[in-house]
Formats: sequence, structure tokens, C-alpha cells
Amino acid sequence: MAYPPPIQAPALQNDAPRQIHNPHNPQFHILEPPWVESPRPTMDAGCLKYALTDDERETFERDGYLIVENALPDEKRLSLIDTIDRLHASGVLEEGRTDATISMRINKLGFTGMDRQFFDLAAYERTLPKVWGALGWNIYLYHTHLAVTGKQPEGSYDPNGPTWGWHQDSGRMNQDLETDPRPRISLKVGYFLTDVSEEGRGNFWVIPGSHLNNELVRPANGMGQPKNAVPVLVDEGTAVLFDRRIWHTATPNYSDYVRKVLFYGYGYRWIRTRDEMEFPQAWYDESHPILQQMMGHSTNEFGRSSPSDADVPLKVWLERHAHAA
Ligand SMILES: O=C(O)CCC(=O)C(=O)O
Ligand SMILES: [Fe+2]
Repeated sequence: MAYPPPIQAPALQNDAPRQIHNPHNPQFHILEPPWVESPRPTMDAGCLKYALTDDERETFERDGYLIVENALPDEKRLSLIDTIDRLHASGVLEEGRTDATISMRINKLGFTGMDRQFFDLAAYERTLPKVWGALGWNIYLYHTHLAVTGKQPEGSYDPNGPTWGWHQDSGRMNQDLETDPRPRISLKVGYFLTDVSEEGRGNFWVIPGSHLNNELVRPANGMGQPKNAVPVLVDEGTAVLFDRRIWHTATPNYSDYVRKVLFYGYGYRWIRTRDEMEFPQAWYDESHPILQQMMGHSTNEFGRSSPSDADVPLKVWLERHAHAA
């Protein structure tokens, strides 16, 4: 598809006034979650077939990332792409156009309130069981970003050219914590909606196993990529879980394939959100308890680090289904 897509100014599906849900705001506390008294439908136990396997855990802990093929069936994937295209055409993603080195990149933070599908994906049955398998049950969605990478206006693909923007996630967390290696604390799920099975398509690059290294040795002359760096080459519909500590980078796209990725960051409930969690109140109210936990539920602040069962429906649910896990 041409980049950028033609502007059609379509009506947004969800243009109702937004309420800001900041889990750190006391008004956000739900003192008597309805599900305690009368449990509403929640995650289907069928999702346990997607639980993190021993092999997957070993791969994730050794390499710092895990590829989950066919995570998104075509219908769901195409509908997500359609939504991104609609939002893009309306101009609302433009504030995410920030990247200084990859000029055709949009990286929109905190996008879950832009469409109900984005919101619901926070408790997606094929990936959330892997997330709680890696991090445990005291988790929530602390950060999201939506990336669209179009074709660079000039130049050509050359990994031996200038070194890209290698980093570990979470900003100051990497300076403020003093251990070696630093603790994991969070991971991201990247949903690759378009085909990035070949290089030069704005691929996500990683250095396998580098999540345990506090430092990265970059090429001294600023040319080429660090040792052992590889592109994550995956088909459309693949999800990639990655440890926030793995050294990784976004890259420029020199192809005609516009790359579209949704990133969902999960961390412990005692870390602060990295961006605004803004979405319509009704979506939250209608959600099942585990999705509400992902979107910031807590009965009070204390319950983020010392949760009672009322704070963590996922824990209660896992205990109930322990026999099936
Ligand atoms: O867009 C990419 O490929 C990588 C983005 C990134 O750095 C991240 O998701 O943490
Ligand atoms: Fe990153």
C-alpha cells in the first residue's frame, strides 16, 4: 500500500469523550469489585492450552525473547490493520511521529483507548497465558505503543551503515537499579501485523541472550551493528515476547511493505504506568475481571505491592483452574 495511505477522513468508531484512567489516581479505585460477589464471565479456561510450555520458558529465559507464530488469525489481524489505517488516515497518529533517525516511523504511545479491539487485546487468550507464565499473576498493562514504519524516502538497506538505536527498555530504570544483571520487571508482546520475514522491512532487531548484559559494546566508529545482532524475521500474525532488558532496536524500512506492529508492555502492578491509560469508562466497566486487572484495577494503592484476592482476579482465576494448568 502507498505510504502514507490516502486521507479519507473517515468517522472514528470511538469518538466519545475519553476519561483518563490513571491507576495512580485514588478515584480509580474500585472498592467493591462486582466480580467478588457475583463473578461475571471471565477468561475461558480454554486459553490454558496457550500456557507457556517448559520449552518456551527455556527459550525465553535463554534468548530473552520468544516467537509465537500464528498468534493472530487473519480475520483479527486484518481487522486490526484496517483500524490502524483508519486512524492513520484521520491524522490522530501523527503526534506519534517522533523518531529522528527513522523518518517514516510513527510510534503512538498509549493507544488502547483508540479502538475496542486494541483494548481487548490486553487480555488476549493466545498470549496473556504466556505473559503470566513468565511474570506471574501480579501484573498489568503498564505501557503500549503502536508502530507504523513506512518506506524511507531515500537510501537503501545497509546494516553496515550507521549504527541503529540500540537500547534496553524502560529509560531510567536502567540507571537507577544497581544490580548486575538488572532485574527483568517487565516484558513486551509485539504483534507483527505485516510480513517482516525479509530484511529491510523496518525489522525489529535483537541481540539474543543480551538481556543479562548491563552494557552493550557498540561499534567504535558508529558504523555497523553490535556483535551477534540479528533481525527478527517473522510472518504476519506472529507475536514476539521480549524481556525489556534485551538489547534491541527499531530499524528503517526500505521496502514497499508498510510495517505495522502493536506493542503491549506488561509489568508488575507496583510499577507506574509509562504512558496515559486513557479509554472510555464503559469499556472498562464491561470488561471481565482479568482484563480489568490488566487495565489497572486495584482496590487501593497498598494492593499493588501487597495484594489481597480482591486486587488480583488473575490470581483467583489461576487458583481455580490450577488443576487444568
Ligand atoms: O519497533 C521496533 O521494532 C522496536 C520498538 C522498541 O524499541 C520497543 O518496542 O521497545
Ligand atoms: Fe524498545
